[in-house]
Amino acid sequence: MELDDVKISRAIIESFMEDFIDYTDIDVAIVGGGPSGLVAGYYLAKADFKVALFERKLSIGGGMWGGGMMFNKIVVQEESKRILDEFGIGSQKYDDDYYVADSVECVSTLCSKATQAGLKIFNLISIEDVMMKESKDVAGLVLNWSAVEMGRLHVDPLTIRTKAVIDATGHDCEVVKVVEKKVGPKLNTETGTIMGEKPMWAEVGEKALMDNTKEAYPGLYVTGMAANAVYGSPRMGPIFGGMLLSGERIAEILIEKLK
Ligand code: 48F
Repeated sequence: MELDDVKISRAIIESFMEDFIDYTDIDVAIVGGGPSGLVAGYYLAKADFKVALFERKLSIGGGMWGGGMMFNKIVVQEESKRILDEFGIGSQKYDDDYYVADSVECVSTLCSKATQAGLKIFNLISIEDVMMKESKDVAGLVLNWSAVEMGRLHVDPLTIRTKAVIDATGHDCEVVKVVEKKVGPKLNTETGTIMGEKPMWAEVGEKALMDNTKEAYPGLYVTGMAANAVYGSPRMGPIFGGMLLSGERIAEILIEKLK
Protein backbone atom coordinates (compact mmCIF):
# COMPACT_ATOMS: atom_id res chain seq x y z
CA MET A 1 0.00 0.00 0.00
CA GLU A 2 1.20 3.50 -0.85
CA LEU A 3 1.10 5.84 2.16
CA ASP A 4 -0.51 9.26 1.85
CA ASP A 5 0.76 11.67 4.53
CA VAL A 6 -2.23 13.95 4.21
CA LYS A 7 -4.68 11.07 4.55
CA ILE A 8 -2.98 10.13 7.84
CA SER A 9 -3.41 13.70 9.10
CA ARG A 10 -7.04 13.80 8.01
CA ALA A 11 -7.77 10.48 9.74
CA ILE A 12 -6.43 11.86 13.01
CA ILE A 13 -8.17 15.22 12.80
CA GLU A 14 -11.56 13.84 11.69
CA SER A 15 -11.60 11.05 14.25
CA PHE A 16 -10.56 13.34 17.13
CA MET A 17 -13.08 16.04 16.20
CA GLU A 18 -15.86 13.48 15.99
CA ASP A 19 -15.08 12.30 19.55
CA PHE A 20 -14.60 15.81 20.88
CA ILE A 21 -17.97 17.00 19.55
CA ASP A 22 -19.64 13.81 20.76
CA TYR A 23 -18.41 14.49 24.32
CA THR A 24 -19.55 18.11 24.62
CA ASP A 25 -22.76 16.95 26.35
CA ILE A 26 -22.27 14.01 28.70
CA ASP A 27 -23.45 12.32 31.90
CA VAL A 28 -20.29 12.55 33.98
CA ALA A 29 -17.00 14.41 33.54
CA ILE A 30 -14.02 13.29 35.60
CA VAL A 31 -11.15 15.70 36.14
CA GLY A 32 -7.84 13.94 36.74
CA GLY A 33 -6.53 10.60 35.54
CA GLY A 34 -4.99 9.24 38.74
CA PRO A 35 -6.13 5.92 40.25
CA SER A 36 -9.36 7.23 41.77
CA GLY A 37 -10.50 8.93 38.56
CA LEU A 38 -9.67 5.90 36.42
CA VAL A 39 -11.53 3.48 38.71
CA ALA A 40 -14.56 5.82 38.86
CA GLY A 41 -14.53 6.07 35.07
CA TYR A 42 -14.34 2.31 34.66
CA TYR A 43 -17.39 1.60 36.83
CA LEU A 44 -19.46 4.45 35.34
CA ALA A 45 -18.65 3.38 31.79
CA LYS A 46 -19.44 -0.23 32.67
CA ALA A 47 -22.86 0.97 33.88
CA ASP A 48 -23.38 2.56 30.43
CA PHE A 49 -23.04 6.20 31.37
CA LYS A 50 -21.48 8.59 28.90
CA VAL A 51 -18.36 9.54 30.77
CA ALA A 52 -15.18 11.40 29.86
CA LEU A 53 -12.00 11.91 31.83
CA PHE A 54 -9.84 14.99 31.28
CA GLU A 55 -6.16 14.81 32.22
CA ARG A 56 -3.77 17.74 32.12
CA LYS A 57 -0.66 15.68 31.51
CA LEU A 58 0.47 13.61 28.54
CA SER A 59 0.38 10.45 30.62
CA ILE A 60 -2.52 9.07 32.61
CA GLY A 61 -1.91 7.63 36.08
CA GLY A 62 -1.20 10.61 38.33
CA GLY A 63 0.84 9.65 41.37
CA MET A 64 0.60 5.91 40.81
CA TRP A 65 3.46 5.38 38.35
CA GLY A 66 6.16 6.26 40.86
CA GLY A 67 4.99 3.94 43.66
CA GLY A 68 6.67 5.13 46.87
CA MET A 69 9.65 7.44 46.32
CA MET A 70 10.16 6.02 42.82
CA PHE A 71 10.25 2.41 44.01
CA ASN A 72 7.60 1.48 41.49
CA LYS A 73 5.49 -0.73 43.73
CA ILE A 74 2.23 0.12 45.45
CA VAL A 75 0.61 -1.42 48.50
CA VAL A 76 -3.08 -2.15 48.98
CA GLN A 77 -4.86 -3.50 52.01
CA GLU A 78 -7.01 -6.63 52.18
CA GLU A 79 -10.34 -4.76 51.70
CA SER A 80 -9.38 -3.40 48.29
CA LYS A 81 -7.61 -6.46 46.86
CA ARG A 82 -10.92 -7.39 45.16
CA ILE A 83 -10.62 -4.29 42.95
CA LEU A 84 -7.16 -5.36 41.77
CA ASP A 85 -8.74 -8.75 41.02
CA GLU A 86 -11.65 -7.14 39.12
CA PHE A 87 -9.13 -5.47 36.81
CA GLY A 88 -6.93 -8.58 36.61
CA ILE A 89 -3.94 -6.84 38.21
CA GLY A 90 -1.48 -9.25 39.81
CA SER A 91 -0.37 -8.80 43.43
CA GLN A 92 1.74 -10.58 46.02
CA LYS A 93 0.68 -11.06 49.63
CA TYR A 94 2.98 -9.31 52.10
CA ASP A 95 2.80 -10.18 55.76
CA ASP A 96 -0.82 -10.97 56.67
CA ASP A 97 -3.13 -8.38 55.14
CA TYR A 98 -1.03 -6.32 52.72
CA TYR A 99 -0.70 -6.84 48.98
CA VAL A 100 2.06 -5.41 46.78
CA ALA A 101 1.49 -4.67 43.09
CA ASP A 102 3.63 -3.34 40.27
CA SER A 103 2.68 0.29 39.71
CA VAL A 104 3.30 0.16 35.95
CA GLU A 105 1.02 -2.85 35.60
CA CYS A 106 -1.56 -1.06 37.78
CA VAL A 107 -1.71 2.16 35.76
CA SER A 108 -1.57 0.54 32.35
CA THR A 109 -4.24 -2.02 33.26
CA LEU A 110 -6.58 0.53 34.90
CA CYS A 111 -6.26 2.69 31.80
CA SER A 112 -6.74 -0.16 29.36
CA LYS A 113 -9.73 -1.74 31.14
CA ALA A 114 -11.40 1.64 31.70
CA THR A 115 -11.12 2.70 28.06
CA GLN A 116 -12.28 -0.72 26.90
CA ALA A 117 -15.31 -0.41 29.20
CA GLY A 118 -16.18 2.82 27.36
CA LEU A 119 -14.48 5.60 29.33
CA LYS A 120 -13.32 8.32 26.93
CA ILE A 121 -10.02 9.83 28.02
CA PHE A 122 -8.87 13.21 26.77
CA ASN A 123 -5.28 13.88 27.81
CA LEU A 124 -3.36 17.15 27.49
CA ILE A 125 -6.49 19.11 28.46
CA SER A 126 -6.72 21.19 31.65
CA ILE A 127 -9.88 22.17 33.44
CA GLU A 128 -9.71 25.83 34.35
CA ASP A 129 -13.27 26.63 35.41
CA VAL A 130 -16.82 25.32 35.76
CA MET A 131 -20.10 26.33 34.16
CA MET A 132 -23.01 27.34 36.44
CA LYS A 133 -26.48 28.54 35.50
CA GLU A 134 -29.27 30.14 37.60
CA SER A 135 -29.35 27.35 40.17
CA LYS A 136 -25.60 27.75 40.76
CA ASP A 137 -25.19 23.99 40.51
CA VAL A 138 -22.10 22.84 38.65
CA ALA A 139 -23.41 22.10 35.17
CA GLY A 140 -20.33 21.87 33.01
CA LEU A 141 -16.58 22.28 32.65
CA VAL A 142 -14.44 24.91 31.03
CA LEU A 143 -11.42 23.42 29.31
CA ASN A 144 -8.35 24.41 27.45
CA TRP A 145 -5.24 22.74 26.03
CA SER A 146 -2.61 22.21 28.70
CA ALA A 147 -0.15 23.76 26.23
CA VAL A 148 -2.15 26.99 26.40
CA GLU A 149 -1.98 26.89 30.20
CA MET A 150 1.75 26.07 30.21
CA GLY A 151 2.53 28.75 27.63
CA ARG A 152 0.41 31.25 29.57
CA LEU A 153 -1.21 32.13 26.26
CA HIS A 154 -4.24 34.37 26.24
CA VAL A 155 -6.62 31.98 24.49
CA ASP A 156 -10.27 31.58 25.44
CA PRO A 157 -11.38 28.10 26.53
CA LEU A 158 -14.29 25.90 25.40
CA THR A 159 -17.14 24.49 27.51
CA ILE A 160 -18.86 21.13 27.84
CA ARG A 161 -22.16 20.32 29.56
CA THR A 162 -22.41 17.46 32.08
CA LYS A 163 -24.87 16.20 34.70
CA ALA A 164 -22.09 15.70 37.25
CA VAL A 165 -18.43 16.54 37.68
CA ILE A 166 -15.99 14.42 39.70
CA ASP A 167 -12.95 16.21 41.11
CA ALA A 168 -10.23 13.54 41.04
CA THR A 169 -7.35 16.03 40.88
CA GLY A 170 -5.49 14.70 43.94
CA HIS A 171 -3.85 16.85 46.62
CA ASP A 172 -4.74 20.14 44.90
CA CYS A 173 -8.52 19.53 44.63
CA GLU A 174 -8.47 22.00 41.76
CA VAL A 175 -12.12 21.95 40.71
CA VAL A 176 -13.40 22.40 44.27
CA LYS A 177 -10.93 25.30 44.66
CA VAL A 178 -12.39 27.00 41.59
CA VAL A 179 -15.93 26.53 42.88
CA GLU A 180 -15.06 27.80 46.38
CA LYS A 181 -13.58 30.90 44.81
CA LYS A 182 -16.81 31.51 42.89
CA VAL A 183 -19.45 30.71 45.53
CA GLY A 184 -17.70 31.41 48.84
CA PRO A 185 -18.10 29.19 51.95
CA LYS A 186 -20.96 27.09 50.56
CA LEU A 187 -19.28 23.71 50.25
CA ASN A 188 -20.76 20.68 51.95
CA THR A 189 -18.01 20.65 54.64
CA GLU A 190 -18.05 21.58 58.35
CA THR A 191 -16.71 25.05 57.58
CA GLY A 192 -18.24 25.48 54.15
CA THR A 193 -14.71 25.88 52.85
CA ILE A 194 -11.88 23.54 51.81
CA MET A 195 -10.57 22.23 55.13
CA GLY A 196 -7.10 21.25 53.88
CA GLU A 197 -5.12 18.05 53.87
CA LYS A 198 -3.67 16.91 57.22
CA PRO A 199 -0.24 15.29 57.81
CA MET A 200 0.51 11.70 56.83
CA TRP A 201 -1.45 9.08 58.77
CA ALA A 202 -2.38 6.11 56.60
CA GLU A 203 -4.70 4.40 59.09
CA VAL A 204 -6.94 7.45 59.62
CA GLY A 205 -6.57 8.83 56.09
CA GLU A 206 -7.66 5.63 54.39
CA LYS A 207 -10.70 5.17 56.66
CA ALA A 208 -11.80 8.81 56.43
CA LEU A 209 -11.57 8.72 52.65
CA MET A 210 -14.66 6.56 52.32
CA ASP A 211 -16.78 9.10 54.28
CA ASN A 212 -15.24 11.99 52.38
CA THR A 213 -16.11 10.49 48.99
CA LYS A 214 -19.34 12.35 48.22
CA GLU A 215 -21.01 15.42 46.73
CA ALA A 216 -19.05 18.45 47.97
CA TYR A 217 -21.27 20.98 46.21
CA PRO A 218 -24.38 20.52 44.04
CA GLY A 219 -23.22 18.78 40.89
CA LEU A 220 -19.61 18.42 42.10
CA TYR A 221 -18.34 15.17 43.61
CA VAL A 222 -14.95 14.38 45.13
CA THR A 223 -12.88 11.22 45.09
CA GLY A 224 -9.35 10.14 45.97
CA MET A 225 -6.87 12.49 47.60
CA ALA A 226 -9.01 15.47 46.58
CA ALA A 227 -11.74 14.20 48.94
CA ASN A 228 -9.36 14.11 51.93
CA ALA A 229 -8.00 17.55 51.04
CA VAL A 230 -11.52 19.04 50.89
CA TYR A 231 -12.70 17.42 54.13
CA GLY A 232 -9.53 17.99 56.21
CA SER A 233 -8.32 14.39 56.54
CA PRO A 234 -4.75 13.03 56.53
CA ARG A 235 -2.73 12.03 53.48
CA MET A 236 -1.72 8.41 53.27
CA GLY A 237 1.26 8.04 50.95
CA PRO A 238 1.83 4.97 48.78
CA ILE A 239 -1.02 2.83 50.08
CA PHE A 240 -3.53 2.91 47.22
CA GLY A 241 -6.41 0.74 48.41
CA GLY A 242 -8.40 3.77 49.49
CA MET A 243 -7.95 5.41 46.08
CA LEU A 244 -9.42 2.35 44.35
CA LEU A 245 -12.31 2.01 46.82
CA SER A 246 -13.04 5.74 46.66
CA GLY A 247 -13.23 5.61 42.84
CA GLU A 248 -15.64 2.69 43.07
CA ARG A 249 -17.70 4.46 45.76
CA ILE A 250 -18.17 7.70 43.83
CA ALA A 251 -19.23 5.70 40.79
CA GLU A 252 -21.83 3.87 42.92
CA ILE A 253 -23.16 7.19 44.29
CA LEU A 254 -23.53 8.61 40.79
CA ILE A 255 -25.00 5.47 39.29
CA GLU A 256 -27.69 5.62 41.98
CA LYS A 257 -28.26 9.36 41.51
CA LEU A 258 -28.35 9.45 37.71
CA LYS A 259 -30.15 6.22 36.93
O1 48F B 1 -2.75 12.80 42.22
P1 48F B 1 -3.49 11.72 41.53
O2 48F B 1 -2.81 10.42 41.37
O3 48F B 1 -4.93 11.60 42.23
P2 48F B 1 -5.67 10.45 43.08
O4 48F B 1 -6.43 9.57 42.19
O5 48F B 1 -4.49 9.58 43.71
C1 48F B 1 -3.63 10.09 44.67
C2 48F B 1 -2.38 9.24 44.70
O6 48F B 1 -1.74 9.23 43.45
C3 48F B 1 -1.39 9.66 45.77
C4 48F B 1 -1.85 9.32 47.12
C5 48F B 1 -2.12 7.86 47.38
O7 48F B 1 -2.24 7.60 48.68
O8 48F B 1 -1.99 10.16 47.94
O9 48F B 1 -1.11 11.05 45.63
O10 48F B 1 -6.37 11.14 44.17
O11 48F B 1 -3.92 12.23 40.08
C6 48F B 1 -4.53 13.46 39.89
C7 48F B 1 -4.45 13.79 38.39
O12 48F B 1 -5.22 14.95 38.15
C8 48F B 1 -4.57 15.73 37.14
C9 48F B 1 -3.09 15.56 37.48
O13 48F B 1 -2.27 15.85 36.35
C10 48F B 1 -3.02 14.10 37.92
O14 48F B 1 -2.70 13.24 36.85
N1 48F B 1 -5.07 17.10 37.26
C11 48F B 1 -4.91 17.93 38.33
N2 48F B 1 -5.53 19.10 38.10
C12 48F B 1 -6.08 19.02 36.85
C13 48F B 1 -5.78 17.74 36.32
C14 48F B 1 -6.84 19.92 36.03
N3 48F B 1 -7.18 21.15 36.45
N4 48F B 1 -7.23 19.51 34.80
C15 48F B 1 -6.92 18.26 34.35
N5 48F B 1 -6.20 17.37 35.09
